[in-house]
Amino acid sequence: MPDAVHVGSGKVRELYELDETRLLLVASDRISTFDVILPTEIPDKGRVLTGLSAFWFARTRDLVRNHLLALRDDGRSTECRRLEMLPLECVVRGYLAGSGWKDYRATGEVCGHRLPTGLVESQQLPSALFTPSTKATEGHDENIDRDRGIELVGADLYERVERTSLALYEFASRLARERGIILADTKLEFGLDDEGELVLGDEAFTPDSSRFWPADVYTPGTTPPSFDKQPVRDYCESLGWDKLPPGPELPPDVVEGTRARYIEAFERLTGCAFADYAADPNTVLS
Ligand code: PZK
Repeated sequence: MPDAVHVGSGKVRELYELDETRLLLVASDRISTFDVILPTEIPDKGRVLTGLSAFWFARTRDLVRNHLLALRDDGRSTECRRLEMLPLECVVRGYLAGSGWKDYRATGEVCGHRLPTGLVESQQLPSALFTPSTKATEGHDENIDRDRGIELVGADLYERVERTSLALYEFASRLARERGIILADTKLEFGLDDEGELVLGDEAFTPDSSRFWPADVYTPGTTPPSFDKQPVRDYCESLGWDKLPPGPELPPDVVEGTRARYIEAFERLTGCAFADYAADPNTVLS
């Protein structure tokens, strides 16, 4: 995209302006682990994530509008409607993992939601929780409670994004579970279109925006393996790397094993062969 105006960066994605109303979201093959981007790419990772996101946008259209306008032939870039993004990261947690587990162990609460005593790591929650955060300018997102969320977007919009986020999570986690994948938690981003309508933006229910666990080895009370990144994590742990940049290069067997897991997640969830997606990305929309 030599002449396109660059308007944003994610950790592994780039956003360009196409015109006043449309953006181009491009997913690279870069991978991060322990919050560090590694120097080695995972071939086809960007296409897998783009295809998965498009699949979920197509399947959830009746729950909420979304920003997807078109998938490009390369399979890694999508033309999107330009929105006024809300200053909220809409996190939904169905299981006790990551910072949610840490907070629960310390306080018995997760982001202002009091939970029953005696829950164990990675346990499914009695019901999914909406635990929004804000994009911190430096480093990590900052968890916020309901009152702060309402200050940021107003009570009416807050309740709309909460209800919509929970409905999307229930839909996607149920479908994923039927296909052997536990969707432990997820992060969604919404915006408003020029008519003030709520629209789902960014990526949706990809392994980069969600925790995917293999259902067949899931054991409450343990730390589940990551469906996609476990070979990378295990390799990095075996090196005794201090988890500070720069990250290590990955050997070919770790790259191949990780690529296979991304493709397996794609094929299980979408029911499409990845080769068919590569030949025509639009197969994932119908
Ligand atoms: C938008 N980001 C974050 C995400 C990046 C940057 N449809 C939209 N309309 C307006 N703004 C955005 C979107 C979307 N999606 C998203 N920043 C702006 C971001 C992914 C990759 F490079």
